[in-house]
Amino acid sequence: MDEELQEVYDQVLRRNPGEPEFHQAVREVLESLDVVVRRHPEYHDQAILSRLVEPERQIMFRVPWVDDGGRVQVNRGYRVQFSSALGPYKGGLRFHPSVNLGIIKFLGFEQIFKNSLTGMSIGGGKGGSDFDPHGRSDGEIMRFCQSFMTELYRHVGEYTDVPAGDIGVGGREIGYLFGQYKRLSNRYESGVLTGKGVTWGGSLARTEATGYGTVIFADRMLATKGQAMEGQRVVVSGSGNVAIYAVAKAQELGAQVLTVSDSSGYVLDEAGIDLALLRQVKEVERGRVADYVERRPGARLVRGGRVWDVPCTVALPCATQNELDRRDAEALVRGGVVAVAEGANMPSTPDAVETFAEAGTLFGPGKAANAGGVATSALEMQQNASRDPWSFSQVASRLEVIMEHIHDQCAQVAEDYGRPGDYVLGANIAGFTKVADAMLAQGVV
Ligand code: NDP
Ligand code: 2IT
Repeated sequence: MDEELQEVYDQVLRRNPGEPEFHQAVREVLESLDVVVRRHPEYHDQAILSRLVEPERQIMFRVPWVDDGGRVQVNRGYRVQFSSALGPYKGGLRFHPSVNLGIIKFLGFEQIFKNSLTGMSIGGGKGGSDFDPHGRSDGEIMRFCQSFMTELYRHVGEYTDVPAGDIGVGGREIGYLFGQYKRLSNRYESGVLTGKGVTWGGSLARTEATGYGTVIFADRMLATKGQAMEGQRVVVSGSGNVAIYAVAKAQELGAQVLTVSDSSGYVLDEAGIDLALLRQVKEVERGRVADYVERRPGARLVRGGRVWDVPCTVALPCATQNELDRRDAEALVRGGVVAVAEGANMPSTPDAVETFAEAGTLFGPGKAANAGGVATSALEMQQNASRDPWSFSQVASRLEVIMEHIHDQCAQVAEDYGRPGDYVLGANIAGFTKVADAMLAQGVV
């Protein structure tokens, strides 16, 4: 990093103590920008980076609610409105016990560049809570969501900030959040949230979009080496929204998917994951991967294990941040991996990314590979604005074009900067440049 970038990073460390994931996300972007600031001194002159690493607004609030036993519970809510240079803040809400301000800031920071790559006029933000939805009843989830929105509603809006789902937040939660927003605001403002049910303003294919998009991205990367998803041996981590539809798309394209996982361990199913059973267990019953294994002859549960030990040619991390470290990357490389596409946000540690680079593994970083989810959220906003719902195939084909465009953009920019095949560099620079130029045009705000 050049001296001025290093100063920006040192200031981030000083100003945001105890937030290692945020530091990690910022560092990765800054490391890609050396070559850019050398070509564009105006970015330093206008302190674009010092401004970009400081969220425009950070909101933290108390979320009190009453559990089924009549006990009062208290959680903490967050919304970090990171950048509105390209459009209203846009990004998901995560409900998970590991959530803290640093996690939300890393996610919000990544979201800026991801949303820029989609080309769809959306800024970057993220929110959530340390609330743990596991084992909670529907009534508890509803009361929590209502209390969360009772504070959040004053900060969001169709033209201001548009949340959606992430870990622990899916269609059910978006429904409860929307209902409370509507009641408090006395407005049927469809565009305030995305990931809604399709009968009341949601978009077809939004549920599938992130997982589908990740596999389309992997397929495009493979095509640069004259390969395709067809016939690949694929390992997937996670078993939530992103993982399920990554499995679905990989299978549709003719790949063999061997694994899914959750925090208890992973399933190895050499016959290929049974998608219908997986969806029944996870989406309908809200069960665990162990429940899948019980009903699937031949499948094995590896408790506490990591899917990365299973030899494969394509790896799709779709669970959570830093779930794939150097040791895992080395195991994947030994096992013959050709391509890694990140369905999750920042699932690979920096030394895992380095390991893939050294081995010449195709590597699609999350901010490019998983951008299909938020891009389809923007398509949902379009449908809401025009009151004109699109068919599944209309949305899915737009998604395909968007993913191909993101892939080609990253590849092209990497090549322009003399690092062909470096999708990390390509995604960071392509995402950054659009935001930086908008900030220059909009003055010091
Ligand atoms: P879900 O809540 O649907 O599923 C999350 C999955 O990851 C579950 O299998 C969960 O297992 C596992 N998981 C979560 N946290 C941990 C952890 N700390 N350790 C081990 N396993 C964990 O979430 P999504 O599928 O929506 O999100 C998965 C990833 O994709 C996240 O990184 C998210 O930010 C990213 N993403 C999501 C998008 C979306 O549209 N939903 C868009 C782009 C990225 P368990 O139930 O045991 O916790
Ligand atoms: O990380 C992400 O891009 C998401 N969780 C989806 C955000 C969105 O607004 O659809």
